[in-house]
Amino acid sequence: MSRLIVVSNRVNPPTGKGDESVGGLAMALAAALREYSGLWFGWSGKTTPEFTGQLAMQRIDGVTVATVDLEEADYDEYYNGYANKTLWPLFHYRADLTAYDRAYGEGYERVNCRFAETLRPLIEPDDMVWIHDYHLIPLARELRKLGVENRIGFFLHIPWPAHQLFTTLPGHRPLVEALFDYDLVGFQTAEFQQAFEEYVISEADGEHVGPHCLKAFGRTLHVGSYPIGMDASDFGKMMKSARAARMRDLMTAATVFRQLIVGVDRLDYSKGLEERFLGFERLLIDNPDLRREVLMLQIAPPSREGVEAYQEIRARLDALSGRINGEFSDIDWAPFRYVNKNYRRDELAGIYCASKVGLVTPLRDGMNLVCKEYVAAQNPEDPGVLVLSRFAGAARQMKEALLVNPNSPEEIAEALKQALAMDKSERIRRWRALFENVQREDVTAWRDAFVADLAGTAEKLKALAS
Ligand code: ADQ
Repeated sequence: MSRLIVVSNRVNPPTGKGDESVGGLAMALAAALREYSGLWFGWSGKTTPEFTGQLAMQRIDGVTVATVDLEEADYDEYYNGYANKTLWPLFHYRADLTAYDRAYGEGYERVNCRFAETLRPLIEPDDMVWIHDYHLIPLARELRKLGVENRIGFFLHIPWPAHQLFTTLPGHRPLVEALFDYDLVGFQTAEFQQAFEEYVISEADGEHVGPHCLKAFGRTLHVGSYPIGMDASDFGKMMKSARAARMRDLMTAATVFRQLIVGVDRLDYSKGLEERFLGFERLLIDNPDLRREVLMLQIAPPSREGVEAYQEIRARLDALSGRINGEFSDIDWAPFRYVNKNYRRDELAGIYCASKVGLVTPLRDGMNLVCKEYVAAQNPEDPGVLVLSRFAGAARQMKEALLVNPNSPEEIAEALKQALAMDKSERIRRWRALFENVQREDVTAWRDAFVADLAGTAEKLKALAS
């Protein structure tokens, strides 16, 4: 049986000691690596003044982990630069925040080259390689240059932008050409896959040569959409934990006579937090009768603090949350709690369970797992209502949520009002359909579908040729 090599920018396998803060993705990849007796390769998270290429090998709960330190300039130009100041904003439709700096592009190419050179000696002839996310698009090209002929797959966790937007990126064509060094490229939704195909056909003279198969740049590539899910079975276990129950009871006690609206996100401009805060403010302005009856809790731990756009959004959110509380609080009561702190996943499960509304309104999101976790955490006999952005990849699967345009505070306020007033039978009907989907299309189903397709690409190519 082939080994599986997973490559991602950061490596964070679970330690097996109940570290509930590790996300479902890491859990699912670690489980796959155990099944395939594989290896996980990526950046250690540490920087050194000069790149040495020295590998640190570790065995963590049955998974072999290989990490490498990056140079300080790599951190600035590759990670903070091209990945987080160029590709992330552009792929999330924030052309206004996108920085085009040649040094960033050079840093991106350099790190992908360094990753390839460090990883190359670890790859054996029968291995399958699965590379994750926008940080590492050119990695297959660099590995091919070093003679790697193995099957290599790529999964993009974030959106693929519309054709016209993507072409605003200087060097858009070589980036797409680099994707043709993979055997299989996976997207979160059919919409992102179509946007990619449209680019290939109109900008690179590409053509379809079979179902989910594109030819361009003299090469053939399989593409597909694989909506990522949450780790449903692990989350089910966490729901039963004492910590989850304690947090649920704490939040329930803190909101007697009031209905809790909850939002949980990384503090990122793509998550629509400003518009969400304004939506909550609009609810309070338009519905004086609701003012003493609701409490909104927004959990948003800071991320990517080295990037100016993140410092700016944080300052705006601080001001906005202060304004809302200043305007609507009373001496014995405040409508809004805004917390810049990380919580364990079992604690989050308890908070979701105690809330009446889950408010998930990214302006753009590849998938969004918080909305799925919110659904999984509900009490089947008295579930809360999910209000979800129509621009999250998850909206394609979660049609029974109240879908909103996240750019419109008015629409958010209306959906909140509808959610707070929804009767129990409708809440149960909607929740059952959502829960069924979250259970069925979970992270294991996602992983198995991708790995099976990657394993089958060679056969598909043979069939096309015959
Ligand atoms: P993210 O942008 O990080 O991920 P998301 O999918 O919502 O977005 O969250 C990932 C995980 O982080 C979830 O398991 C969630 O519980 C956890 N998390 C989020 N906020 C948290 C908080 N405040 N405290 C503790 N944990 C928190 C990227 C893409 C998404 C895609 C995922 C997976 O941007 O679109 O769904 O990858 O592919």
